[in-house]
Amino acid sequence: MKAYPHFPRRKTVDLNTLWDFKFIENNLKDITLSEIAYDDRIPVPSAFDALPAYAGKRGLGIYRCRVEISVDKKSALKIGGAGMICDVFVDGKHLAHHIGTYTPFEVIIPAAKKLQREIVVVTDNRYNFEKCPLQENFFDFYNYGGIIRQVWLEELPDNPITQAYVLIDDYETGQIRVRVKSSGSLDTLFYSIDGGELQPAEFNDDGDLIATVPEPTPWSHEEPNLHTLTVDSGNDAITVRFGLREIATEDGQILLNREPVKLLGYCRHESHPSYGPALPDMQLVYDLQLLKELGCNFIRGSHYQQDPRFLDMCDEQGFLFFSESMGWGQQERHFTDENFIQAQLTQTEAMIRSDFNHPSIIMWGFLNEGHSTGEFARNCYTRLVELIRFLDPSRPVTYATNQRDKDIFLDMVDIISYNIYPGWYSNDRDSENIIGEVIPAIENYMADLKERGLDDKPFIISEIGAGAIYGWHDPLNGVWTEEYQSELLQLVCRRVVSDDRIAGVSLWQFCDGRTYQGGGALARPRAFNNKGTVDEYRRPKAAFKEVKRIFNDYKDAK
Ligand code: ADA
Repeated sequence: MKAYPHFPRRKTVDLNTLWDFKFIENNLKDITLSEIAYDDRIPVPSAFDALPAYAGKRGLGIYRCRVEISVDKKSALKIGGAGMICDVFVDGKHLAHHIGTYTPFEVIIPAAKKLQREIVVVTDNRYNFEKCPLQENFFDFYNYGGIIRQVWLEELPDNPITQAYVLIDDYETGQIRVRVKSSGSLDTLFYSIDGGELQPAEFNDDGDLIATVPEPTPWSHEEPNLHTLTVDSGNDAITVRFGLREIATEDGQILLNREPVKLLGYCRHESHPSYGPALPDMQLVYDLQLLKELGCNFIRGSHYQQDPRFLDMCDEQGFLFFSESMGWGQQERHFTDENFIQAQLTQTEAMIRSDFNHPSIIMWGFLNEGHSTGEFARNCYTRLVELIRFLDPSRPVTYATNQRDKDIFLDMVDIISYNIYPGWYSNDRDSENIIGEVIPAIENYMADLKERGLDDKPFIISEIGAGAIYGWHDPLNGVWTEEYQSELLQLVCRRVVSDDRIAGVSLWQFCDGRTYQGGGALARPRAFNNKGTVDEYRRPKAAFKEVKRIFNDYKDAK
């Protein structure tokens, strides 16, 4: 399963295979690369510390492979995700440094006079705020290390094409503009749509290729029709896939192809006890089949850019997707740190540039539960919103907030996304009826938004939920039982499907996931976040059949 874009003219070497591996606790500067005694072989992709031999270890996970590249050919090594901190060496020479596990990056390998080349990827899974301000140990999900996403190598022609962004001007007539990017100049370009004849490209004054899809079929979650476009310069070509659709917000509603749509779904971490975030194809398909069965049309990719293979499948299967760059509960000390802000801008830009063409992505988000309550954060929030709007004016912008009435940046976004936990994190320790808080809380939040004049923006509940230990039942149906979780999720889902002022919900969360292993886990039995509707092995809890019934009834009634 190789995700789009494809480069059909390039010689491509698949590097998703076993690599030599060595784990060490030292620092990179204390190591001579040529002296490393590789003593293991592990697959790429992999989160090395999900494997039994390295479970829970923090240090350097060093991967090595040898590859044949044609003599005198420059090439691009494409790494889908590696982290948290990553350095790439080819034939002993340092070529790239990257931070953040979930953003793709590319390493240009200069041409050489020999065929065999040695690639060494040094991944570091130790927390280091100075070096990698994107990931910290207070996040409520386990941060693994390794080359967690697919890797391959493409030999490069002169003036390689790097990307083709498809901008939809009219989803009904199929009029598109294509912004073709190249690292050299492109003289004559040809293009073809849906595998048709190549034809000479025409450009508008902005330099965008203009075209019309010959047999336009709109994309929606109900009918996920896709089109492909190939741009060919004679010595290089790119094939991208896109969908003809329009997403907008109006009068508190989200409009897909000018029709209101209610978003029903889950937040999803890429997580499994045996693989960490490096999920095999089977698991991605497995998760989507469960989400389909649940009647979902919506997924929030929490809390980082998700695997491009998964997004390709969301495009194909008609899921609507909330894509957010990595953030978790950042505070004043982060928002006043330019290094942190730069890292946020860089990873958010990388997400948009690589995932721009996915029709499934209907909104961009950032900074989950940041402390958006003080002027100290305005600079960071403003710059992120401006960057997203500059890179992609076609999609609504949002961020998931837990600051609610204290949040001072809600006027900046198109969709208001609230993470709320009534009936779970209750302030009333003595109450035996915290589930009674759920509906009044939702009503209060909406009343407050109205009072603040924010009710013209669509409102989604981007998180809500309760923990349940798989298999735990008790006659009192208290917290942590499957029954309590099921009851709470039913209340929420019933409210969401019957209230037009709620544009959608992404329940927290699809599956249980590994989290804090130390003191932070006191409120996280088993050191997992247990709010999944399925457990970490995707075994359904009691809530599964209830959510499934409510979501499917809503769909069937439409
Ligand atoms: C937050 C956060 C999630 C998770 C959740 C919870 O809202 O965004 O990542 O930690 O709370 O389970 O408490």
